[in-house]
Amino acid sequence: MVLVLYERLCADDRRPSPFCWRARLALAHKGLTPEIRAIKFTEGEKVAFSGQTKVPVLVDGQKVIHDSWGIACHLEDAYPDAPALFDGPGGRAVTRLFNHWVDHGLERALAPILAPYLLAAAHPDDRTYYRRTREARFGLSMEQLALRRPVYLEALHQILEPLRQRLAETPFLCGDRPAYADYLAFADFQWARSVCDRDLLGPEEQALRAWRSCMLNLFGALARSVTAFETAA
Ligand SMILES: N[C@@H](CCC(=O)N[C@@H](CS)C(=O)NCC(=O)O)C(=O)O
Repeated sequence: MVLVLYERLCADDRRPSPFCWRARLALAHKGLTPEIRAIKFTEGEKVAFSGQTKVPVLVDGQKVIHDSWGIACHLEDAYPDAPALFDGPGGRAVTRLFNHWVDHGLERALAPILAPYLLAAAHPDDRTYYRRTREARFGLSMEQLALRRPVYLEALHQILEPLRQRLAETPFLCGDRPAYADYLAFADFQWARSVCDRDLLGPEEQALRAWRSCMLNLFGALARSVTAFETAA
């Protein structure tokens, strides 16, 4: 059976996309090992067969699924005998809510911090595209974003509080074992360590750091095995 995951490629073979890490980890959770095809930002036409040009895109036999949430739901429904990502319909609904918080809270806090680092880590062919699209999105130049970094770091510190609270209760966000909500949040830390040579978590963030380290070790250290900065290990 064909199982192919299309994901983002950056310079030095870096794979920073948090959306693609969600899919990678969900596949690993189900015990599935896809063929990985990595594409540059300016190669969106390579996944146009999915009806859009973003990654991740999963090809599972005859099925083509885009969007990380669509991929997670497909895996949960198509592989019910493998470990659950959501733990039933109620779990799926609450995980979807958490997905929205990650998209609109955690990622929005991280994006202005990481954009200048990602520009440096982008494939040389993509740098003009990346700068143009992100500066239009933020309404600020990359240089202005970098100057405002202390403000963005303070906002990030505050937005992490629900994760701190939860990790004071259980080793993983989902309890004793990781599941999709853990992958949603961890994918953002993987995005950071893929491009950024400073650790966004201070030494006092012991619970978050311990959780991140456990997440890096999952599935034969899948997330640890890729090109990234060891400062955030
Ligand atoms: N809601 C989508 C978002 C996918 C997304 O934004 N992917 C990025 C990964 S780098 C992308 O392809 N961006 C294309 C671009 O910015 O040109 C998901 O959850 O998969």
